[in-house]
Amino acid sequence: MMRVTFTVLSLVLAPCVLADYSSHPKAAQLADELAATGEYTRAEVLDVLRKAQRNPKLIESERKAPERTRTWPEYRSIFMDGSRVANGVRFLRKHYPSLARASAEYGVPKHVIAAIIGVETLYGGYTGPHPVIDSLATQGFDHPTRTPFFFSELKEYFLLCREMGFDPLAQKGSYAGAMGLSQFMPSNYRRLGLDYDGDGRVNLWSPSDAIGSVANYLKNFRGTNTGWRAGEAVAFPVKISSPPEGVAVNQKTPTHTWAALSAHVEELPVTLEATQAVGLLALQTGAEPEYWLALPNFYSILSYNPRTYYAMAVFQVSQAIAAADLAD
Ligand SMILES: [Ca+2]
Repeated sequence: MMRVTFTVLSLVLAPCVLADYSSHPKAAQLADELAATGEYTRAEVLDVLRKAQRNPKLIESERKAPERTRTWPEYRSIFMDGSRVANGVRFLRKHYPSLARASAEYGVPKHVIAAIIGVETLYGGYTGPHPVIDSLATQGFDHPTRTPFFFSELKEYFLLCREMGFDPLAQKGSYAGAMGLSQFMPSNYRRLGLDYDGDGRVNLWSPSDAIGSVANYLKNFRGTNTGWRAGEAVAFPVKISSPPEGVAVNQKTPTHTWAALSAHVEELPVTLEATQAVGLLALQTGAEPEYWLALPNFYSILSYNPRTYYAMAVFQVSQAIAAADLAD
């Protein structure tokens, strides 16, 4: 009995306790690349990797993220609950000065910034329990399809830790290695993170820093000309029987002009120029898809997480927060 239990336990624990990433074939490459920056010695990098834990469950979580597996009503119900909206109003009021400043500087509405932070981390209530080094080493070395992305983020993480004075073994985040209230990956933390509370450090676990950083991301992730457009709408529900010939749905950028779609859409509550860039969304409901016309600001939200359902959830949470704030 003892023997069986021990064997089973060994199998369960083996992936975590036996890994030593310093001996992984790609460890030498990472150590060389970081040594070339002058920020680390090879020995320092290998020492951190020796203490990193391989955790295949993180890869499983990444591959089973709800936006990959749910219908739109199922996905929507995860985020559009009363407490997320009510807590969004509370967040809006508590952090009003930072939100107002970010909105003025980047043109992104306060309730959109709040909704992103609400969807990402329940307004800071859940920023992720996984050591970032484990998430990024496991996926940077062993992810079946996305090692280049995660390997690059692992390298960025080492550089971020040097810049911020973080211990690489101490930071925690999501299964993907995203950190703070805004859940930035290391490269975005370095490139788009802002010190908004004035303490001289970019700390994305600080609500003010996260607020400024989210607005900066939505405006500047794809460059200032393609980021958030102040004063413009995000998306409208539309009635059409099926996508017009040649119109692809759920693209990552607004690939059509309004002229290509206008004849097929009834009762749009705004007037658009014929050359206006738009996209068509089709959300799976189980029966007929739900169609939406998306404007460039929808794609700014999509730059945060390239899943149509994610961006639509953020948008609808933002609208619900704004409505509840006005009504209260
Ligand atoms: Ca700060």
